[in-house]
Amino acid sequence: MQQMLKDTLDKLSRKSKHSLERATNQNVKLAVTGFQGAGKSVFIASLIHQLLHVNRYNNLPFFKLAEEDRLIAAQLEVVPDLTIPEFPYQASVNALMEGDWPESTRSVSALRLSLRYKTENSLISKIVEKPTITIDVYDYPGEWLVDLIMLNQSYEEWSEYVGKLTKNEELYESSADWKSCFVELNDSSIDIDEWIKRTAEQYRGYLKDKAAQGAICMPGRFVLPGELEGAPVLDFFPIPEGALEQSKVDTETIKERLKEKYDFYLKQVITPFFENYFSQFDRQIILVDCLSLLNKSKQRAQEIESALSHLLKAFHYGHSNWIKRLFKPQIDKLIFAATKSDQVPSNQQYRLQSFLQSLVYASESKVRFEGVESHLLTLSSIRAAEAVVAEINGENVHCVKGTLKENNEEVIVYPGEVPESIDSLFSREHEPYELPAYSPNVLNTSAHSELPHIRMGKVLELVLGDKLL
Ligand SMILES: Nc1nc2c(ncn2[C@@H]2O[C@H](COP(=O)(O)OP(=O)(O)O)[C@@H](O)[C@H]2O)c(=O)[nH]1
Ligand SMILES: [Mg+2]
Repeated sequence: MQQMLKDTLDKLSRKSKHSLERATNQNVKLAVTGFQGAGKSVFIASLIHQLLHVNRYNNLPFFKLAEEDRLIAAQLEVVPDLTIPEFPYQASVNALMEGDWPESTRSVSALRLSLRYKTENSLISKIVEKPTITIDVYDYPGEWLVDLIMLNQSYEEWSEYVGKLTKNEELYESSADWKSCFVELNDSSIDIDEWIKRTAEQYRGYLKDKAAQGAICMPGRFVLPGELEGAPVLDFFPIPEGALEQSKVDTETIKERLKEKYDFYLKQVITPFFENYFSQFDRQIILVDCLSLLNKSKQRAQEIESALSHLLKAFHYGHSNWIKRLFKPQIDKLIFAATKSDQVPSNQQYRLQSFLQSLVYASESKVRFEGVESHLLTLSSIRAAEAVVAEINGENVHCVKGTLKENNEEVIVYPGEVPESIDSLFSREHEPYELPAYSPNVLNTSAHSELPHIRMGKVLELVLGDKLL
C-alpha cells in the first residue's frame, strides 16, 4: 500500500514537473520586415549563425545570456507548419563563407531555433534547471510587403496613389510603354478584356524594369509573381489621370473590370498572405536600408520615403481597421534598425541613427502611444566593410575599408556625409553617398567560420532578453 502511494506521488510530481517544464518553455515569433534589399535574409542567416556559434566565439556582446555564459546550446529545428519551406540557412552561410551574398529571396521560408540555457532564477531552477526558448523566424520577398499598403486603399485610391508615382516615368528606363495602350481606346470596336490583358502585361513589364532600378513597386506580385505567374488575377493596372478622356469605349465597364480584379487580388492574394505569415508574431524588427536613399536622385529617394511612410502607417497599431486585428494582439515590442551600418565611418554612426529616427519618427510615436515598446538602432548583419582612419591630403579622415565585389580589390573609401535627417537630405544638395558593392568580408576576418557583425548581440537582447527566465 505504502509503495503504491509513493509511486502515485512520484508519478504526480513527474507529471506536474513536466507541465511546469512545458510552461517555462517559451516561444518567440519574430517578424523580420523590410523592403527588398533591406537586408532581411542576410540578417536572418547572421542571427541564426551568431546563436549557433555563441559558445565558440563569444561573439555577442550586449546579449546577457551569452555574456553570462548561460547559453548551453542552440539547435536548428523545423517550424511546426510543415507547409512552409525551410529557410536556406546553410546555403546562405556557404555563400557568405565563399565571399558572396546569398541569393535574393523568391518565396516564403521559415526556421526555428531552440536555445537551451541555464536560468539565473533560483526558484525556477528548482523546477526546471535548463529551460528552452524557441525563436521562429520567417523570410519572404520584400517585394510582397509593400502590398500591405493596398489593404488600406480602394481601387480608386490606389490608382490615384500609384498614378502620382508613375508621373515621373522619365526617372526609370523601360521598354514597356503601358500608357500608350490607352490610345487604343479611340477605337470603339476594341475588345475590352483583350485590351485589359495586354495593358496589364505592359504595366507588369514596366514595374519589373522599375523595380530592377531600385524602385519600390506595387503590387508586389507584379514584380515577383511566385506561383501566380500568368494568373489572370494579375491583370489590372491604375488609370492615369485623364487617360480615359478620349475613350470611345465604355469607360465604366473598364473601371468595373479593373476594380473587380483589384478587389480579388486584395481578398485572395494579399489578405491570406498576411494572415498566414504576419498574424502570429510577438516581436517585430523593421529593417531599413537608409543608405540606399542617399545615393539616389531626390525624386527616387522621395518615392522610397513615401512608400516607407505609407507602409509604416499601415502598421500603426492603433488603427481601427483589420490590420490592427492582424498585428496588435501579439506584438509588444518593435525594433527599427538601419542596416548595413558597416558602410558608414565610425564617427558618423550617430548620424545614421538620427537619419533613421527622422524617417520613422511619426510611426514610432504612434506605436509608443499605443503601448508598444519600441527601440531604434543601427546594425550590420555581416560586417563587410570596416571603419578605419586614413590620411587624406595630410589629414586624418574617418573612412571605410572593404573588398570590392567586382574585382576583389581592397579599397579605402571616404563615402561622404550621412545627413542627419530626411529633411536635410531633401532640402539641400548632398553629394551622393558612395556605396560601392563590397564582398562580405568573412574570408579576411575569420579563419574559423565566424561571421563578423555589428550589434547583433544588442538585437538579440532586445528580442529575447526579457523572455528568458
Ligand atoms: N555591407 C553590407 N551589405 C549588406 C549587409 N546586409 C545585406 N547587405 C547587402 O544587401 C543585399 C540585400 O540583402 P538581403 O538580405 O538579400 O535583402 P532582403 O531583400 O531584405 O532579404 C545583399 O546582397 C548585400 O549586398 C550588411 O550587413 N553589410
Ligand atoms: Mg531576402
